[in-house]
Amino acid sequence: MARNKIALVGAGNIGGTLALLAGLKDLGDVVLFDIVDGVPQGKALDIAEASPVEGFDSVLTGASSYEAIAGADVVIVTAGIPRKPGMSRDDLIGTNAKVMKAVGEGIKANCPDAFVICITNPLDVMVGLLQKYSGLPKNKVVGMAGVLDSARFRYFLAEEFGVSVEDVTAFVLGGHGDTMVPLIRYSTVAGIPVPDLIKMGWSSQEKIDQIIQRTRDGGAEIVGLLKTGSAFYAPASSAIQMAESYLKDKKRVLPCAAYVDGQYGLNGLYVGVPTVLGADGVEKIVEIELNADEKAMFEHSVNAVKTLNEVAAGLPD
Ligand code: TXD
Repeated sequence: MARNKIALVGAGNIGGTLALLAGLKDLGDVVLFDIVDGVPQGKALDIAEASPVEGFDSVLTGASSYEAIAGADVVIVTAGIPRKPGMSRDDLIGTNAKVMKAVGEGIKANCPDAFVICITNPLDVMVGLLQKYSGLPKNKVVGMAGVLDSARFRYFLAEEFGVSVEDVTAFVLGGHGDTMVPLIRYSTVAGIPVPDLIKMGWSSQEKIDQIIQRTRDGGAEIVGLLKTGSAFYAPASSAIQMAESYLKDKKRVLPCAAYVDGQYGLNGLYVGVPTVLGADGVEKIVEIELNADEKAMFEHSVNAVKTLNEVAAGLPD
């Protein structure tokens, strides 16, 4: 049986880390693609040279032409530019929207049966454009943000409670970052919801509120420390978990930017919701009942996504 093929469009910080993780986890052969010639080839060779030490047999190649992604089973897209000082969000949308057009067309022509994970920001808008330009079924195109946001939330909660990160689960909804909606009544330590842990004296509401804010600002905290770029290790781990659930048909329940049509009273947009990811891509959207506070936070988040979608819709094609 042939190995799976994973195409990484964008060979920057996240792309390179994705390639290394795909190798370490034996997920399949990897093609790194970038418009900057030499970088994808150099990173692929560097990681291939680690393979004898690490003991994986994936074939890693780098390319600057879209034919190289032909027949990919999974495509993870990080291509684009990150925000620089002095740039407006509209500038970022304009540039990255053009990138999504090129990437979407490249996917359509070369690997229309792939499962596509978008990482490029602003995530909820870019994933919608990628689906539009690739023409792939909506269940086969998703965005990565919720796994990262909930991983950050889990990490901070584990630190606060003094327990293993493995025993902390977190449930998040909504757009990426600032407007993320953490559902603390569905976030647990070994099944015990956070509000109960507060009652048990393990933490206080104030402390949990601070953790929620730190999670929402998680990306900015890393940018502030790195100064020259944004987070890449945890984003790459998060996307690999999604790819693995698809390739191995694990049916993990993971929060993704998925196309919502009917659920949560929404029609026809990409936004962060819990999903079941398996061999059919997004196999189910998990719809839970929200209380009034949660509903208000979710609406705020959805409105932020809609506003950016309108900006994107007004761009020249
Ligand atoms: O949670 C999330 N979704 C995110 C998103 C978390 C962290 C970072 N997030 C976003 O991912 C970030 O704002 C960026 O939009 C992407 C990629 O982040 P990365 O840190 O990997 O950025 P780099 O290092 O600048 O890499 C981007 C690469 C770079 O090598 C460019 O040459 C390439 O993209 N690029 C392209 N490749 C192919 N095709 C085109 N058109 C193209 N344009 C740029």
